[in-house]
Amino acid sequence: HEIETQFEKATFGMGCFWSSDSLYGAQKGVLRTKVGYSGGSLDNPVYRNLGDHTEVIEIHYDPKTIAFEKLLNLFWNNHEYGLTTKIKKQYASIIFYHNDEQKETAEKSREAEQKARSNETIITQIFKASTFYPAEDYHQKYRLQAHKKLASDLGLSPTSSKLLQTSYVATKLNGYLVGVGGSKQFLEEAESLGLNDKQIQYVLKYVKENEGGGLSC
Ligand code: MHO
Repeated sequence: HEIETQFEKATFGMGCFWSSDSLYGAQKGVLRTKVGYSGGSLDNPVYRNLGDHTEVIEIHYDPKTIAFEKLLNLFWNNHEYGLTTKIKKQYASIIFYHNDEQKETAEKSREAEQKARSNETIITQIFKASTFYPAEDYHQKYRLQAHKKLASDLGLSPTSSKLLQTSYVATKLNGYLVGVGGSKQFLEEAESLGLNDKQIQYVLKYVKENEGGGLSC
């Protein structure tokens, strides 16, 4: 289930974290994802008591396969960050950088984005990454959890909560099941994910139903 490759972290606040979990999970080069809370001052936030924290996605990626720029590209194309909508802190648009290079790249991309949208004011903030508090088990790989039998057959039920935050298979399926990545990419890696024929057909049905559609929360 778990993959041991050197990785870098990227952390984004971009609205409800269920959809960003799926969006990034199915990208090639993303090794695992975790949803959680960050950016605030309250110790040990929980979903029902977030304090001043924001829902965030933490992405572990192999920079040889996927560049930080590509992750940023997905960030800019998949959430709300214009000044015309009022966004609460829980869903704030934030790039949390993990090193100077990410900081610089993020700042440049925000400038470019602002230029391209000259009639809007981008409210996205760029902060140094701070403590990441993993969200409750029932939020991890939320879309996969909707498929109870598949998840339990693969040992990926919330009762195996640690795996839900670390498993490569869970990360990928959580995206594929809502159509991210598409059927071609899914079929290319389905067997290496350890799925049997029945499971492949089961997941493929959902991939096909959902591919090309938008993500909702
Ligand atoms: N509409 C969803 C948002 C969940 S999200 C993880 C709900 O109210 O449950 O913020």
